[in-house]
Parts: sequence; C-alpha cells; structure tokens
Amino acid sequence: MIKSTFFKSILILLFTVCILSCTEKKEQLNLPQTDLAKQALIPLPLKIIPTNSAFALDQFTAIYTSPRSEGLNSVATFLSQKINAKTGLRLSVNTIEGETIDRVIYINKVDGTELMEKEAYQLYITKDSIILNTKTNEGAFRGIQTLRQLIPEKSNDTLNARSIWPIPTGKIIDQPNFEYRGAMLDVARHFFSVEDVKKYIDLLAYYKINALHLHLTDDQGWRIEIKSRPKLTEVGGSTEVGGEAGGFYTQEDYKEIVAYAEEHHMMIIPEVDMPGHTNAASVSYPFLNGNGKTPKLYEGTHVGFSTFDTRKDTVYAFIDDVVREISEMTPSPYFHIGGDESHVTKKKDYIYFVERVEKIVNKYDKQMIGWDEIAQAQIDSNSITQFWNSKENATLAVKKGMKVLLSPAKKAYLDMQYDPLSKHGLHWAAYIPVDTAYVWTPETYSGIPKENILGVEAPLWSETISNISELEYLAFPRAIGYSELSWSSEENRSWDNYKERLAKQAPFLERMNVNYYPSSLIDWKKSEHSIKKIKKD
Ligand code: TNX
Repeated sequence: MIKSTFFKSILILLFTVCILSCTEKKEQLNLPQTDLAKQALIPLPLKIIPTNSAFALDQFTAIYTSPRSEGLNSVATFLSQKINAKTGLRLSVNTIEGETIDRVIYINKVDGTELMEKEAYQLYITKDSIILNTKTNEGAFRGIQTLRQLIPEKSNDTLNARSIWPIPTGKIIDQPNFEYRGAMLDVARHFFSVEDVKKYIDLLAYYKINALHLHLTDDQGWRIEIKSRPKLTEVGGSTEVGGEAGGFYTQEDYKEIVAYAEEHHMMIIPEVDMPGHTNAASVSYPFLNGNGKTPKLYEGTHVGFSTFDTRKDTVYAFIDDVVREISEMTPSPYFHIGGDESHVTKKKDYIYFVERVEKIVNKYDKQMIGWDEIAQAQIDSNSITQFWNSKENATLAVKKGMKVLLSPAKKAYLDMQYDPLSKHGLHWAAYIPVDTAYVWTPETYSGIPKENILGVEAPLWSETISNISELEYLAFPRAIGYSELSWSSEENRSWDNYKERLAKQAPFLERMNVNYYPSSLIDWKKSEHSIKKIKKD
C-alpha cells in the first residue's frame, strides 16, 4: 500500500516531466560505462548494487521533492547549490512550468519498514531518474552527500555536443554504524572565527559527520559570551596560547554557528571544561578559584594546575548561569562538562563536583557528557563518558550502564603529529599516521561492548595550531577516515580499499582550498589543473 502510493507519485511526476520534455524530440546521448561499485565514496555505503550504465546530469535535469514533506525543500536547495558550485549547472527545485526537463532527481519521504535508522537512505539511480528514499530530513541530507560524491569533478565533453556529468547507475542502501559521528575543535587554546568553524562544518558534513563538539573554555581562554557574567569574555577571552589577542563568540555568533550546523544536520555540543582547566574563568571571577593562588592570565600550554572551589554555593550558582545560557541556545541534547585532568582538585571534591554539576545539566534538560574521569563519580546511566585515556574509567562507565564515546588519544586525536617531521601537533600519546588513524576497530575497542558505544569522535586540540590552514593540516585527511570508522560497517572497511578512495578525494579538497597533509602513504589522484600548477612552480 505504502509502496504503491509512493510509486504512483513518482509515476505522476515522471509523466509530467515527460509531457514537458517529450514534445521536443529527446536527443540520444552517448554515455560512458560506469561502475557504481568503483566510485570513491567515503564513508563507504552499506550496500552498492551496480547496473553499469549512466545518468546524464546536465542542464536538463531538475530536482523535485515529495509534496508535503517539510524540510526536504531546503535539502534539495542545498543539493542544487552544491551541484552549481561543482559543475556550474543551475538545477531548479520543485518548479515545473516552462522548462525543458529530460531527467529528474527526486527526493522522497517514505514510511517503509526497510529504513529503520533515522539517517538511513536508499538511492536508485537509473538512466532517467535518481530517486532518493528516506524517512527523515537527516536521511535525505546524508543521501545527497553520497550523490555529491558520485558527480565527477569534470564533465564529459568528448562524447556529446554539450557537457554532461555521468553518474553511474545502480542502487545504494545505506545507514550508519554509529549514531554519533563527531569531531571536536578546541577554540580555547587558540580562537577560531565563525567563518573558520563554518568551513570545518562544510567539510565534515560532506563525509556525514553529525556532531561538532566545541571546547569553549580552558585555562588560556573563555570563548563564549555569558550575559549574566560579562567578565568571562571581557577578561577571560582576551588571551590565547602564545600571547595573541584571543577572542570569543558573542551569543549571536554562537547561534549563527548552531544554525549553520543545523542546516548541515549536525549538532553542536558545547563544552565548558571544569573543575580543572578553569584559569581563564577564575581570573575573570576570582571567587571561583580553588587552588589557593591568585590567578593570572595564562598563555602557556601546561595542564592540570587550576581548579574551581568545589565547596562554595556561589560556584554552583555561577555554573547554573553558564549552563542555562548556553543550553538555551543549543538544540542538541548534550552538554559537555569537561572534567579532565583536574590534578589539583582532591578526589572527593572532584566526585562531589561532578555529581552536583550533573544535576544542573539535567535541570536544563541536557544529557551530561564528560571526559572519562567523570565515570569515577556516582552519576546517572544517561550521562556519557568520553574515553580519551583511561580504560579503567571506560570500564567503570560500562559497569554503570553508561554510553561511551570513543576518542582514544593514541588512535583518534587529530592533534597528534603524523610523524616526527610533521609541522604541527604534539606526540604525547602517539604519532598517528594516516593508516594508524584508520586501522583500528571501534566496535571492539578495549573490550567495551558495542551496545555501550555511542560513537566515535576525533578531537582537535589547538595548542600548536592558530589558523584554519594549520587546522586543516592536522584534520585532513585523518578526519575523513574517522567518518568511515563511525559510519561504515566493520565488514566493509579495509585499508587497501580505503586508501584508493582517499586518494581520489584530492580534487575535492583542492577545490575546497583545504591545506591537507599530503601523506606519502597515499597515491594522491590530484586534478590535472593542480598537477600543471605544481610543474610550473
Ligand atoms: C589532553 S584530552 C587534554 C587536553 C590537551 C590535549 C593535548 C583531554 C581530555 N585533555 O587538555 O589539549 O591532551 O593533546
């Protein structure tokens, strides 16, 4: 029944398109043989069934969405804009009149039982149409990333009189392995502008990452305006590592980031790191300080020297203000309280603190996330432990029935150097070359049962990077591998296959002006244009 209504609506659409276009004689196009299973898709979809023909994307293609599906229109417009940026084509969205249309891309909401996961989608590509089926706007958004990746960087201009971009035909059935696929950016050690964060979102969304965790506060800087506590940014936002001027997001800036992330079906997870990593807050409001020394602005890179005073009610009133103001601007269900490396907080005070802050976070309807140390406290099984360092803490979390977010430093830290020669980054946990970043198994990591794993997140700490180009150097290409580790199923992943697909990301990364690290482990398939440029240089 469901299926028949679906096919009926497609038929009506195709019929309309045909009436419009069949009045003129349809020209015969010469199309290359293309294999859907051999495309450089990352993350690799669950199932790909090729039919070895091609859909000709050209100026006579239009995009439609199923009627009465709120939100699909903006997904379709997003697709049209990205196709325009890549090909120069201007594809109309949901407009029929007065156009000559030969082929359609149809984004369709269905209610079938096959699409169980909220981000699941199916792509049916034939010579005449591309149909994207999904249950949700998120699913549609993930599906169009796959479609974007299937469009060749260059048109085929030799077979026909005009430019076409052949898309291989077949069927793709896809859904994520983990629901949380994240990246973290430390904007506290060095500040990154709204524009920088937006560019990072653009790149991550292309690889189906759905969570961006912002590390908003640390010893060296407080980066988010709190209206009831204005000194946090006036004083605490004025510095960063190395003595530069720092900076902060106004609440309007933060909302702009959240809205931009939402357009990319990505959540923003705000982190206010406490009770340690709080020097900038304590310089702004000295009553917060619990380490017995007069706090001064800090521009170095040591950790573990600061703490809030965990026994004062005024400290919790402060935290209440901060959590409330940030939560009000944050649609995601999570609030991250940090909780790492509180080396000068007594253990019993630390535990008391985490338990009390959890209640504040819950009061504002958020689920608490914290670095793995928080698992030592008696906290709710709804709170989430982010495993970065201690297997013991992760095991404790599992015993408490908590979900674990995997960010083991020696595998998933984007701020680790690739090798001793890499220009930026640290190496306290490991050197992480591109293969090491990819060749591990989150599903069985450290014996954590898969049902306890929420997902994978790749943190990028910013002690050694201070601009977007340096950020890109550390994040790319490794972030692309983490997207596959968290989206694609274990059976589908293989380094040998992945590295071929990664090599073919070079033209996209170049077009996006990304300063990726050109690891020699990868035989990069650069675009002709950039090869010519290198030769000239
Ligand atoms: C450890 S990871 C930290 C950060 C540093 C990072 C540098 C974690 C929870 N804490 O404060 O920036 O190492 O790699």
